[in-house]
Amino acid sequence: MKDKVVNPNELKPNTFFIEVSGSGLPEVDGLFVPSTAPPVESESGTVSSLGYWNGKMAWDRADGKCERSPALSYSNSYTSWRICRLDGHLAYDITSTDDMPPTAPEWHVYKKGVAPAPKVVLHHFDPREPLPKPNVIFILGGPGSGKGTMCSLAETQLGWTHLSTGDLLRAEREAGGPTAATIEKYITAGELVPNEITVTLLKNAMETATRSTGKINFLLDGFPRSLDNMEGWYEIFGREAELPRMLYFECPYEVLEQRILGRAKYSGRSDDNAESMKLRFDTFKAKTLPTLELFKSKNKVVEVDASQSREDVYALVGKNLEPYTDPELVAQPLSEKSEMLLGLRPWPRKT
Ligand code: UP5
Ligand code: MG
Repeated sequence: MKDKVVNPNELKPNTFFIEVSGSGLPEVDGLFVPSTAPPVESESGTVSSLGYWNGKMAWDRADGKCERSPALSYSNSYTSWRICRLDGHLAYDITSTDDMPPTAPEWHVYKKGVAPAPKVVLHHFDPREPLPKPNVIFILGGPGSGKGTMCSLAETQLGWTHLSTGDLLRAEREAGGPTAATIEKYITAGELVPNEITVTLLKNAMETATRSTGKINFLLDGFPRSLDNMEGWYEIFGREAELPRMLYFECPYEVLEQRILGRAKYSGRSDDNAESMKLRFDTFKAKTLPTLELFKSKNKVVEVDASQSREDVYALVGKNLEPYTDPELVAQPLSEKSEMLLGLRPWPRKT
């Protein structure tokens, strides 16, 4: 049945990599790379093209050990994604019409008695190569100056990846790992968590985000909060690399305090109270302002008056990000979430 003619010129090149791990058949584990199989007719009569099979992307084993090429591909006849064993027979499949192999649901183990199903991870870049250089802008400002709000807006509207070191630390504390108690102690005291913890979390989060989304535009919210943080940054990215630029949110203490106490009603944050707020602000003055001075001396800062309305602050932030943003995203209308972040629409009530 020759029902589907694929014009190879209309297909985007397959530049994805897939990692299969923890499978019941250890021989299936490994890296899968864009297929280089020459055009052939599949069992459903579709002629494949480079990197594709049955009109969807397809992969070979990176070590070339599988008898079948592609070794991870889509079957029109079974409407399923399939991973082969080394001898070319089926190992795992999953019923789906998705354009890409599903990564969240569990794959079906084809051969009875073989378990578990593998973990399938999609990479936007070859994991054997270093990642492309990230394009970073640091967002700094006092507690409550609107860093999180503006970064969320830039993520939702403009496609930037927002990473807040504060959020990463809170998530790590919630996960309850070996550093959870240390993190809690520092956050509640309004002090800075040691560099080894913060910088490692940040580095891992940036790498994971780039590999899984392919995006390289990052807003780092609340970092570097001290000259010590800056040393951690140099250790990862090198002292020679160009220093990222900074957007600094300037806002008087009274306004910050008002906002934090307003947010305390619903945030559930252990540091959203008048006492922690004072300690956070003291830390900010003592530790973070010297970082700001360093960036100023290198002409790397744009100061934003963050005491203005959310819309006015966002207009300034957007203008600064525009040169690095996809023009189509700049032109798109505000999403519902963005309207909520700007205070133009109420957040849905929690039930
Ligand atoms: N709001 C925002 N903009 C507004 C505007 N223009 N007009 C009116 N209201 C506005 O905003 C705060 C509140 O103000 C919200 O209710 C918002 O709606 C409103 P938000 O966007 O949340 O401000 P933000 O600057 O993100 O405030 P946050 O409290 O998150 O700042 P902090 O810097 O204090 O907190 P963070 O989470 O970054 O860090 C917490 C702690 O983690 C630190 O104290 C420290 O102990 C630890 N930490 C480290 O040790 N190292 C790090 O690198 C990072 C954190
Ligand atoms: Mg925040």
